[in-house]
Amino acid sequence: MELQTIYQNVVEGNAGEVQAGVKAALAEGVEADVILKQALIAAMEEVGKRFEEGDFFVPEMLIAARAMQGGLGLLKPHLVDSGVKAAGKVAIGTVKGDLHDIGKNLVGMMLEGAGFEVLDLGTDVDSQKFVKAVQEGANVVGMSALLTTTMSNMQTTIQALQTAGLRDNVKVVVGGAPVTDAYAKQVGADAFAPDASSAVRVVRQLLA
Ligand code: B1M
Repeated sequence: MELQTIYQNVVEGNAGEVQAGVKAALAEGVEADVILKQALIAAMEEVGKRFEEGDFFVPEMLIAARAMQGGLGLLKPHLVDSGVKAAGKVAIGTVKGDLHDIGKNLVGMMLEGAGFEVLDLGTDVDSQKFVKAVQEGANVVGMSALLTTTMSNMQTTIQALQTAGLRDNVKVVVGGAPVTDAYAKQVGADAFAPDASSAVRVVRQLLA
């Protein structure tokens, strides 16, 4: 099956084959959302599992991530939400100390597709960079963290926004594998989103 082949190629880090598989699946009419969840994201879960079990090391994880990103790029135009255009500027980034960007990129893509202006601050983003983005007009800050050791930097950023007197001007949304709704409340965020499509819904609600 097409999806299984894409999945396997992501796990093995065969970037060219992943791109070819995604193109073929799209041409056959497979929904972009299905390719994303059942092949690309599912494969990254398998990569994480193998890493935990000691079968994969950082290089394998990195190569798989690159293969996944290539496939994701091809899906981008197809992930565009057909809903009503929303107004808002979202400054999104992965928190200080954290280099994981696949989930953050996906959330950014979906928000862009939903009509938001997205300012991608990248990875390893210092709290002052988020502050600057709000000073320059962002009305939503989106923070992603994949490591239990970096998620506390969400709170550091929220405190920095408070210190700069900007907390009331901006909505803060957080997400990433170790983040939970309870954690979002604990650090003073306005909302938590478990995945990219719910991030769009949550941002729409916050700005409504
Ligand atoms: Co890293 N890594 N990694 N890694 N890596 C994890 C996160 C880990 C769980 C693997 C494991 O042990 N099973 C583990 C963290 C353990 C922990 O903290 N408890 C881990 C580790 C330990 C590390 C290193 C420390 C390894 C080392 O060097 N010894 C190191 C840290 C580097 C650093 O950041 N400083 C490291 C490095 C790397 C690579 C560079 C090799 C690579 C990243 C490449 C890249 O991103 N460009 C990598 C990868 C690929 C992973 C796994 C395998 C996959 C992550 C991923 O992309 N998932 C990951 C294991 C796993 O998650 N299963 C792992 C797919 C992505 C679509 O999902 O990011 O969760 P995710 O995003 C989702 C949701 O969470 C949500 O929406 C997305 C789509 O639905 N979401 C948001 C995310 N952000 C959001 C923001 C929102 C809303 C929703 O609002 C703003």
